[in-house]
Amino acid sequence: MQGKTKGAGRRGRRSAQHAADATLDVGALPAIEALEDIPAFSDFQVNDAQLDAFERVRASSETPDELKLGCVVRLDRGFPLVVTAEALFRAEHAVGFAKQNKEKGDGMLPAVGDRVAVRLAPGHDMGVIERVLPRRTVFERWRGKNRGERQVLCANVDTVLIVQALGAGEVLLGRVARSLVLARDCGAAPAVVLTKADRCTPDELARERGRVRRLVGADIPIIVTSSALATGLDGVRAQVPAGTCAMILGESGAGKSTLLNALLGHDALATGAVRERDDAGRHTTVARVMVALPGDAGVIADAPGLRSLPLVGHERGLALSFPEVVRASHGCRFSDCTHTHEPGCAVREAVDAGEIDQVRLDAFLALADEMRVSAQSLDPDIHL
Ligand SMILES: Nc1nc2c(ncn2[C@@H]2O[C@H](COP(=O)(O)OP(=O)(O)O)[C@@H](O)[C@H]2O)c(=O)[nH]1
Ligand SMILES: [Mg+2]
Ligand SMILES: [Zn+2]
Repeated sequence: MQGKTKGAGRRGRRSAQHAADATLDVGALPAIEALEDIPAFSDFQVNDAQLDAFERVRASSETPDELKLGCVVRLDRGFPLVVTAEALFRAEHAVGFAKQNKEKGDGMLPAVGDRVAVRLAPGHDMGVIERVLPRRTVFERWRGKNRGERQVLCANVDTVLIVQALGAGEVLLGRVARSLVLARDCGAAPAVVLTKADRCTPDELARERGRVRRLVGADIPIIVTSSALATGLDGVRAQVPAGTCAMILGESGAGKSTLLNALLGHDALATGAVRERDDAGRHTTVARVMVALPGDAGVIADAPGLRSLPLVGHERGLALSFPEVVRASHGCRFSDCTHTHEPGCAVREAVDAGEIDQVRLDAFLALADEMRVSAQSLDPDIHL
C-alpha cells in the first residue's frame, strides 16, 4: 500500500498549500468551543513504534518541551484539529513538512486518527504538526483515473463499519465485498451494518441478511440497525470497545450520520441532503470528524459519502477476504488460471463440490478482474 505513486509529491505540495490558505481563513472554520463529542487524548492508544518515533523527534528538537504527542481528531477543509493530554487546538503543518515527507508519499500528510508530534508554543493557540508518527493501520482510497493518487481516510483504524441501507432494493453485494477487501487490506476488522431496518419487512430483512451472510462468510459480524426505532445500537457499540477506533464507511444517504447521532444520544452531526458547495462555491463537505461514544466505548470516524472506491493493488486484502479461494487456487493446473474456463481448475471444482460458495467466487473474480485492469492502466510495473 505504501508503493510509489506518481502524483504523490505534487499532491503533497498542493495539500500543504491548502492548509496554508486555510490559515488565512481560520475564521470560517467551526469554533472549537462549539464542537461536541470530540475524543479526549486518553481515548487513543499510542503504540511503542509511535512513542519511539515521538522521542526521536523530541531528541532532535531545539524546543523539546513544546513538543507534545497528539491525535488528529478532525479535518476541516484539510485543516487538522489536534487533541493532546492538555489541550485541543487547530494546527498547521510545519514549514517544509510536505518536502520532508515527500519521499514517503502523499500518505504522510496528517489524516484523521493520526498520532502526531505537535508543537504548541507558549501563548499560541495554533499548533504546528512536526511529524506524523508511524501508522499502525491506514485506510486509503485511490482516486483520479490515471494519476494514482491516494487519499488517507483514516489512520490507526481498528474496525471498519461497512454501512448499507435496507429498504431501497437489494443490498449491493459488490459494494460490500469491495469495502471488505479495503478493510482487510489495511489490517482493520470489518463489520457490516445494515441500517434503516424499519424500511423493510421481516421477510426482506431475513433475505438481505442471508445474502450478505453468504457473501461475507461466517466470521464477520452483521448488525441490523434502525436509527428511527433505536434498535441494533448496542450491537454497533459492541464493535467499538474503549481504546479502539472504528471508521464508518458507506455511500451518501446510507444513514451513517443518523446512526452516529443515535449512538451519541443527540444530533451532533448533520444528516440528510448534504450540500456540495457553500455560497462562495467552496467545498463544505470535506470535514472528517471523529466522535467519542458515551460511556465505556471507543471512537468513531465519520466521513462524507464516497461515490467510488477503486481497488488498486489490494491483493493482500483480497486474499484475506477470500482465503478459501486462494487456497484452492494453488491446486489449479495453470498458475495464471482465471478460474472461469480453464481445464483443471481446482477453484471451480471446489465450487462444484460445495466447498466454495458461488456468491463468494463471483465477488472474488469481479474484484480480482478490476484490480488487474486498474493495475495495467495505472502503472505498467505492477503485476497481479
Ligand atoms: N427510515 C429510516 N430513515 C433513516 C434511518 N437512518 C437514516 N435515515 C434517513 O436517511 C437519510 C440519510 O441519512 P444520513 O444519516 O444523513 O446518511 P449519511 O449520508 O450516510 O450520513 C436521512 O434522511 C435520514 O433521516 C433509519 O434508521 N430509518
Ligand atoms: Mg453523513
Ligand atoms: Zn482455477
